[in-house]
Order: sequence, then structure tokens, then C-alpha cells
Amino acid sequence: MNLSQVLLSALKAHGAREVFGIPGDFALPFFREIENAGILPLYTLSHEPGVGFAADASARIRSTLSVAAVTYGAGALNMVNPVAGAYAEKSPVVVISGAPGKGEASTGLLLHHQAKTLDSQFAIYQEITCDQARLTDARTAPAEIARVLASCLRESRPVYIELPRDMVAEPCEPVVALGAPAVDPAALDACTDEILARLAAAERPVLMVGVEVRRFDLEAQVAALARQLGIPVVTSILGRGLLAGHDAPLAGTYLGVAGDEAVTALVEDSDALLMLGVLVSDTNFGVSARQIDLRKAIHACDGEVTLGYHTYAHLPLGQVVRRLLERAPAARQMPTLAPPSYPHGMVADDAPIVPGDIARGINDLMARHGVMPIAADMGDCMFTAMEIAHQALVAPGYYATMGFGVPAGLGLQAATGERPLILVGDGAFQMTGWELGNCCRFGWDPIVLVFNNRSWEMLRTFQPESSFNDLSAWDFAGMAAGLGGDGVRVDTRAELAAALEQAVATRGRFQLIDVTIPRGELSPTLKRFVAGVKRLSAPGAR
Ligand code: TPP
Repeated sequence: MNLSQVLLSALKAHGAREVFGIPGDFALPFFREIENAGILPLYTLSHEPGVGFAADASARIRSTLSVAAVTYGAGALNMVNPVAGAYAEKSPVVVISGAPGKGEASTGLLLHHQAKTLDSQFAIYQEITCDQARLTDARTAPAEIARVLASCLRESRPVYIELPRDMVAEPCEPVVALGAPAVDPAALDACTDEILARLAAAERPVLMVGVEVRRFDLEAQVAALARQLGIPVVTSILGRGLLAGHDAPLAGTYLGVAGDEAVTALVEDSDALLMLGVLVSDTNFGVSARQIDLRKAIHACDGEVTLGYHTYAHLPLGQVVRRLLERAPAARQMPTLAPPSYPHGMVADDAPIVPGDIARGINDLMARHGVMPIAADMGDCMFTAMEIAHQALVAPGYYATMGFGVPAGLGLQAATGERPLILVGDGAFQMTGWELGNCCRFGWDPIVLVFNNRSWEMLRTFQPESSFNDLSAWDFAGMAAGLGGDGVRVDTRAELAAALEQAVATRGRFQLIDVTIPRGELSPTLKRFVAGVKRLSAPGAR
């Protein structure tokens, strides 16, 4: 085998199922190898941010690594933001960048796509990936690839592989995958016993699940643990969608002042909050009216477990969950929980559409036709997603980048074959919506709802006096045909209801619904979120 085939085989063996990419001259030889080898299918998109977001969504939905392949400089540096987002939100994306060949570096000439030095790109990616390799020697490449892919899966974070263009066809030995690192069984027992003792002594224990539960494919075990422990479960914002389809005592998503009051009280009144794989971020906890005392919580994340004032190191979440399951006593009495309720019954009349109608309309639609995985962008569409019945969702809930929704939806369909629903604001659609033009080549047919308020409305909410948040009215529905899909603009709730039905009934082409929303209209969740943030950030509020 040559180095490219070895790399592609190793990626597949570690869980990758496709490559998203855009070539350039430094990457053309590797892309030829991808096509010729046929080890992983290649999906080319239009702009590198789309490549990164699509790969990120694939990794999220399948709980394993995915691949984004780009050219040196102009390509890789164009993908910095999505990879930074994947780092922040713990999504295992393998970035493969083409690079100048060994001899080219010594010509004394500046090479095109070179920013500062030929090492600049590597240095930039060191900051946003958890491990890196430069495959300049075919003898050491298998070990380098094994190490980097193991890091990617262990840390559930992006990694960076630089492949000089003159190395792609070098003969190379196969990669031998590294085993899982050893865990100290005594530390694991001490830690899990301490957790169980804390929970047993508590009157109001609560389990909060976060992204790592999905990243490490632990949903079934965590659902079983919650049942066995008999404690209610909530998700963090970023963990929204977790445990959908699993039999778990799920109370809802914790959104602090922006969320359901009963869920907020459950978390904030808990005397033993067990957080499994939760990122302690401002989006998850900054909206708490009462500061949650994290020293009273139990926090397992990033390979360690912190209880009160001490930390057990080197304990991967999967091992902790499995050991808890083995050692937890038989179920204690489960408190009765009201199941989370979501708005249904959109009135199909001539009234203008507000974001709450979209949540109702989608809940109605999915009740009739079954659920679809959702990709949401940043903006009110993401807060609206919190009002849609709990199900698989990918969204930039912490890093909060715009431009995620459309390419992430394409990544979902590539990764699962299921038709996704994409929720995106007009501002975010202006960034990456054009990736829809790639759907017909690959047979993707997402349903896309553009929340078109002709505004960067979230920003306006925080700073209403600024007119720069105005956007012009783009005719997204009119553009759909040119991109190979169907588009319809809807101004009333009756038109929205009809368009949703029509979209579900039409397969084989993407369906874009351009939803006119009056400026100033927010989803109930975003309204509460903004009011809460303003209240909590007022001087002397806490
Ligand atoms: N650029 C990126 C890549 N990400 C961001 N989060 C921002 C800028 C800052 N930002 C946050 S929300 C927002 C902006 C510009 C406006 C979003 O507008 P739109 O997509 O139309 O959604 P809406 O707020 O109207 O719901």
C-alpha cells in the first residue's frame, strides 16, 4: 500500500465513513488517491467552512471521527473557524491538509498559499487541535497516524495531519491501532464508590448529561444508569437531543432563567448534581439566576472526575459510567416527573408567522410524519429548536458560530442517510446556505427553514439602537431553483402549514421554506434568555 491508502484505511478502521473536502494543487495528488482507492466516499463542497461543519456534524451524529480534507494555506486556513468550534464542542474531526513537497521548501522562493512561514499553518492548527502529525517520512508515518487518531478518539477533539504532496504515493506499512490507555482499577473503584455514596446521601440528586455522553457513544449506558439510580435526567444546552429514543427519566433541558421553571428548579435545588460529560460553559450555566455551587456537584468530563475539592485524574467517562452501572444499588424509588411538554397545534390562519409558530408547526409535522434529525444554526432558530420535541439535534450550542446549520445538515444526511431538517436564520444562510447547491450531486434532500427576519435579530435584541443589524430582503425561495431545489416563501401560518406538508411529500430535491418573520419577533425561549442575560448582567445583579 502507499501512504494515502494506509491513511484512508486507518481512518476507516477508526470509524470514518466519508471524506468531505475541497482540493487545491497541494492536495490534488491525495484527492486522486482518495478517488482511486475507493476506501471512503468523497463529498466535495463549495467553501472550506462548509467542509469543516459537515465533517463536524457527521462526527457528532455517529459518535465517531470524521474527515475534512483541504489544500494548504488558502484551504486549511479557511477552515479554522469550524475546527475551532469542533475543538470547543469536542467533535473529533480529522483535518488532512495537503502541503508543499519536501524539496519545494528549499527553493528559497515564497510558495503560493504561504502566509508567514511554511510552519505557520501547523502552528495555527496546534492551537485548535489536540494532536498533530506531519507525514514527511513513510517509515514513521504509521506510528504517527496511530497516535493522532487515538488522540482524536480519546479526547474527542480535532486533530491535524499534514500530508506533503510528494509523499502521497510513497510505499508504507499499515497502521497498527493503539489500545486504550490503562486505567487504575483502584482509583476507578474509589471514585465510583464516592459518587454513589454522595448520591445515596442526597435528597434531590439529579443527573445532567452533556456532549461527551454522545461523543463516547454512552447514551444507552447512561439511560440504564439513570433508571438504576432512580434519578431524574436533564440535558445541558449543548447536550440537547441526548437520550432521545432511550428509555430514561428525562425532565428536559436545563436553560436556567430561559428554560422550563420546573427543570430549572430541579437542577438548582439539587443537593447532588451529577454532571456526566457536561462542558461547564457560560451557555450551559451563565443563565443561572442562582449560581450553582459547582463544588457541591460531581463533574466527570475531559477524562477526570471532580468531587468537591478533589479530582481523580485519568478516568475516561466510559469507564466511570460502566463501573457505576456495575456498582450502583438496585433502583431506588423514582420521583414522579411530568414529561416535558412542547407546543403543538399551530393555527393555520392568515396571521403573520412568529418563531413560536415554527416550533408548533414542526412539532405537528413530526407527530404526523415521524421525527427527523435536526441541524440548527446560531440565532433564534437554535432557541426555537429548544421548543421542538426532544430528538437528535446538532447545533453550536456553546461555541455559537454562525454558518453551521446548512452544511451540518448536509453532513447529517451524508452520515446517516436520513433526511434532515435544517433551521437557519437569514444572516447565517447568507454565510453558508449556498452549499445546498451540492445536494443534487449526492442525492441529498434536506428540508430547510430560513427564519427570514431581514435582520441580525439576536444582536438587535441586545443592542436595539443600532441600525447596522438591518439586512436586506434576499429572495431565498427564488434562488432555490437555481441551486437545484424547490423554494417557497411563506408569509402566513396557513402558508407555512401547507409548505411543510408539501416539503415532506417531495423527495429527491432539497425543499427550502423561506419563512417571513416580522422584525422584533423572538421565540419564547430567546425572549427569556435575553431578558435573563440582561437581568443577570446588570450591575449588582449577583
Ligand atoms: N459571525 C459568526 C461566524 N458567528 C457569530 N455568532 C457572529 C458573527 C455574531 N452573531 C451572533 S448572532 C448574529 C451574529 C452576527 C446574528 C444572526 O442573524 P441570523 O442568522 O439572521 O439569525 P437571527 O439572529 O435573526 O435569528
